[in-house]
Amino acid sequence: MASGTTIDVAQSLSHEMLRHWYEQMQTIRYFEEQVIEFFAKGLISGSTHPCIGQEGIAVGACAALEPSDLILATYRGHGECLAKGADPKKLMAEILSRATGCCKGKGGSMHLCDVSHGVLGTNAVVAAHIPISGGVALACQTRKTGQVTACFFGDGASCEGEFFETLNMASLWKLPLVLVCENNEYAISVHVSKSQATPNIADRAQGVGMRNQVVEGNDVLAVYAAMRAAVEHAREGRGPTFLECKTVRWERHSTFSAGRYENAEAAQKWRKVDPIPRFKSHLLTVGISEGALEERAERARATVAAAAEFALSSPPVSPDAILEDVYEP
Ligand SMILES: Cc1ncc(C[n+]2csc(CCOP(=O)(O)OP(=O)(O)O)c2C)c(N)n1
Repeated sequence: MASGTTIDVAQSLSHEMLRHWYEQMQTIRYFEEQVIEFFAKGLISGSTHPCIGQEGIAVGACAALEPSDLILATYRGHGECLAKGADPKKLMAEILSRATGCCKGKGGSMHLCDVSHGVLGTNAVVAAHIPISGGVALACQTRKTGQVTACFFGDGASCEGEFFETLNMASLWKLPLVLVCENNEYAISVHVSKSQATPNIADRAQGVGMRNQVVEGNDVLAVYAAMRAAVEHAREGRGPTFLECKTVRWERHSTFSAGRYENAEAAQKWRKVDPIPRFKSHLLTVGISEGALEERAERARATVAAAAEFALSSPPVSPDAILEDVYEP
């Protein structure tokens, strides 16, 4: 655990909540492994971007949000959608372009949306959702809804102009926004050392006077502690927070071949900091049994198996449906 604050927060959590987070992290892991298998079998159009190794950020951050709060994420956003409560069956069906998917099969892996669970969309265009999240937070502030918006994005996205523009306006207007940068060190093949002028991406928030924190992103408890404080700050009307969650990317950029590491050892780096065994060790030390954790892992496997079966048995999206849902009736 990263800090005294994290320890205090960890001690305040019930065992039931900790077991639930463990199940969520396992669900995301198995879900992504299933997606990789489906991609290899040619069942997925385009590409997919696994968030394997980054589960602690999705689960820790979304656990600090209320069901009515809102999230936006990137193409690497399956984990955040699941952690926010979106239905795994509808997500898997969407990824396989089936008519039963959360966007009726027209969005695919990179464009997932489930408004009923506050998932306002994942986005294939790097950084495009950052200003959108600022607009969403502004709408919530103007309408006094009390909702907090969380925006998840990568280190590469933080080099785009609209990132800086959003930081400035969000800080000026004290928007109820949490910017969660998942710094997994790489933007396809470009390492952060070749793209970032400051040691921490969070340093950039200081330029606009925004509250910010560097977080150990492989520790779900540290992410939760930081996010809880950020969400409280936003909900009290005190403005946005920038969280830089340091993590390590899975072995390549996407299931497609691009963005591989230079050698096999580098590609396996994420396994050394894998957030799931790390969290498991913590759970065992606080007295949760190996058997209880295996039961949760089994439930996660069953959830993913049911999602896979649902998706495979669903009809593909029909070309006849292409013009449906384009315009608001
Ligand atoms: C505006 C835009 N530029 C370039 C791309 C191509 N592209 C897709 S993913 C990516 C890397 C983004 O890296 P990062 O923001 O660090 O996120 P990560 O993939 O590591 O999660 C790039 C350059 C794109 N999709 N959109």
